[in-house]
Amino acid sequence: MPKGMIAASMMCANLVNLKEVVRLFEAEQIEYLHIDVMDGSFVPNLGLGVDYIRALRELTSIPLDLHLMVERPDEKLSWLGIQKEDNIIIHYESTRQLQKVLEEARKYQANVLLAINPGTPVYCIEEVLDYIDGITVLTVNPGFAGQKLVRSCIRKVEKLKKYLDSQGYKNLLIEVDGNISFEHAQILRKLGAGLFVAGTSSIFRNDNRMQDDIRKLRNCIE
Ligand code: S6P
Ligand code: MG
Repeated sequence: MPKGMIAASMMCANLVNLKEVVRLFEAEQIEYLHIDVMDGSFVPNLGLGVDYIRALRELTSIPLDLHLMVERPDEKLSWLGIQKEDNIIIHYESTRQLQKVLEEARKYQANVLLAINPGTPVYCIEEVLDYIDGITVLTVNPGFAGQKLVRSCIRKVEKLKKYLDSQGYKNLLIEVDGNISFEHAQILRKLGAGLFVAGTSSIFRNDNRMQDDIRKLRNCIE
């Protein structure tokens, strides 16, 4: 299994010292910057938008892990300046025409990931496996940082991994997002997760310990 990767959750980053934080992420070879795009409708919060993404692109070439928590995601794809190294994460629950939206997302030549909320069953991915590069398992109900992991999601990752392997989709990436503490990262790694969203539960818990915490998280997901 290739090494686990980190997507740093930028909604947890302090805007005042954003530049230094991004430099640290570059030095530590953080694989992705996770961008929670929230519209106040699909989730009960507003989040990072077009101007923020544009500014971040000027600051760094670390690829983005674009988590679209918005209604009608297909209409917003062209706003985001998607690059081919990025991940585009589309929610199963955000559209009634999932296959069409995933095909639309594929046109950007980035990786396309399908996100599922804690209450959404694994098997809903069955008919779209050929249109995605991975699955993002929300381990909290999306909208806010600092929540507690929904326990059943651990079993769900295990079920998902077994399902993918049995269907011949071993290579699909499993991302986990929400309360990914060191302990949860270690457990989920063993169950097959490959990309870990790091927020207030790990690398953003204390600005002065960020480097140590990144290294600690790395050890948990080797
Ligand atoms: C939640 C969002 C996440 C958060 C992440 C923060 O709505 O999708 O990406 O940013 O959960 O991490 P933590 O460790 O505070 O849960
Ligand atoms: Mg997210």
